[in-house]
Amino acid sequence: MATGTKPIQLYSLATPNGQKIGIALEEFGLEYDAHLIDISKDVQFEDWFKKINPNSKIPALVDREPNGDDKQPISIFESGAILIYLADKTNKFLAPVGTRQRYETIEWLMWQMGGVGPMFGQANHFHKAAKEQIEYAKKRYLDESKRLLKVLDTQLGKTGSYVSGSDYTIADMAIFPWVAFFTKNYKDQLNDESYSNIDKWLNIIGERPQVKKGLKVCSKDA
Ligand SMILES: N[C@@H](CCC(=O)N[C@@H](CS)C(=O)NCC(=O)O)C(=O)O
Repeated sequence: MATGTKPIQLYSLATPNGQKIGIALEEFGLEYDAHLIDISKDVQFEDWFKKINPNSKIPALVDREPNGDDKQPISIFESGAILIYLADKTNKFLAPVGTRQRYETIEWLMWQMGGVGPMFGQANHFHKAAKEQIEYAKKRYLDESKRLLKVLDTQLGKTGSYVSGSDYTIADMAIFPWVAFFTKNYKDQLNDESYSNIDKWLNIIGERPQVKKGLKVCSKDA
């Protein structure tokens, strides 16, 4: 098991799910060691990794200095859970328990985890990776991805700024890498619709230095 000296150990790869956490750690200003997990070499199925994430997927994180009383290291998997953990640890980018704002942010975070990630991921699989060309699957997942983009565009039109209101939150951090990836790689398939609010939002978030740095964490090209 790869370990470093910093309080937080990140096990990840710069895919959209991994990039969420690279961005978050930079935004939260936390100290961390980043360990690249090469999923093409099946490192995620090794026993030491399964102890951190029994689901054998990146990203996963170990915090050796958690806030709790027992001070025992804690490991977290599922990118949405990691974002909530880091937000609660630092009291940043997620409003406090009981506020309307918190649940609006969690709604959009769950929308990303349950909708955008799986649908964009399956669209990408059937368009770019599948060994068979299955037209039904390609259309189904692309149509659903476009529907989700329209939902996001409408929401951003309502807030006029960030996904869950006037504050930049962990919901933006979760959604940004997937939407940036998909709109860049599927430009031709998306040009029958305009997503002007998304374009504006992508530009604003993409300019943040923490985002620029976070996108490259655990990159094979770095
Ligand atoms: N819902 C999970 C999804 C994680 C996920 O799908 N990770 C992919 C890379 S983007 C992975 O590790 N794939 C390796 C595999 O499926 O063997 C999360 O958000 O953390």
